[in-house]
Amino acid sequence: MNPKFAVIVSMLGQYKDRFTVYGVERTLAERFALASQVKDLTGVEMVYPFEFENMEEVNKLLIANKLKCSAVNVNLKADAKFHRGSFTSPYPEIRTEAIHYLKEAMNIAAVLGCFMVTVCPLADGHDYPFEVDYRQAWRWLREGIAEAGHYRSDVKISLEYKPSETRTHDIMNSAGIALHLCNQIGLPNLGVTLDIGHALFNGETPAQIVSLLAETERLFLVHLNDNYRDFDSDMIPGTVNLWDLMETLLYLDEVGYEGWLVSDVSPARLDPVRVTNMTFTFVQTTLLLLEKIKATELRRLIGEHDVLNTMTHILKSLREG
Ligand SMILES: [Mn+2]
Repeated sequence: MNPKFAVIVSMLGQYKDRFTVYGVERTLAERFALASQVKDLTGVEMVYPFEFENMEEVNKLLIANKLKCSAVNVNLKADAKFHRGSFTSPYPEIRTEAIHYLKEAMNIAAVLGCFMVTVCPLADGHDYPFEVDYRQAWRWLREGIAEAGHYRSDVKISLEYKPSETRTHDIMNSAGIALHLCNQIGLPNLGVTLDIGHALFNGETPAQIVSLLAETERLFLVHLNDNYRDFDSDMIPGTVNLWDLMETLLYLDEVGYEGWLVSDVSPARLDPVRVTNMTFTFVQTTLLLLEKIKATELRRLIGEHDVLNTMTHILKSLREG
């Protein structure tokens, strides 16, 4: 596997949680300057609308830093108008605006040549029982995504699911539901962003999700991060769940994934460049470990259905090389 690495460039700026603000505010140019210091980085995922206010500057920064835009990440949660939902807002004008955001982001993705948008509709869902008409909300979500999908077939829309946040329950809360949405609409330019941390936090096995999505050609994008399966902590991948990362990379290779591996890691208290370097070092080292384990032999053993033999092979290979 020859990984293509990108970073969500907003992660190189300031970060706020419920308690404090980490890091300093940085202009887009300053965030690009940090990105250019990351080893093996060739792409940046950029957030619409905030990072596209000046397209001329965006183009200049991409060229000057020899970076490609890997995908346009549509933000439908930060602006106060989306607090009660974007595609599923009770207000028709807000639903229209959410679809408009998605279409505009698709146009930008085409201009920049990545032909991919990723969208995580985190304001869509519910907090309380009896708050939302779930049937209506699902129809609105489906209609909104379908309208954008039909708008231009040359741009892929990758749907990023997440179990919760900003809502206590997000509407697109699992790989299965995201895939169901793609299949219900039935357009080939609809797919799914596997955020490994969201999958772990949701009790899923990321390698299984890779297989499931790839089987129907819906695996469009992968976000790298890690957590303790209890919160979306956006930690360096492999630091907590190294075996999951290893199995995920094995299956990404197996299905022939050629898309971006995107650092969606929050540096929080740590240095953003060092954290992003460590993110890719973890992936590269895990790929080397897989080589040590001899992936072909590992796959053969998986096919033999004796997990104790498989474990023996893995441990022996790691001990002896
Ligand atoms: Mn993500």
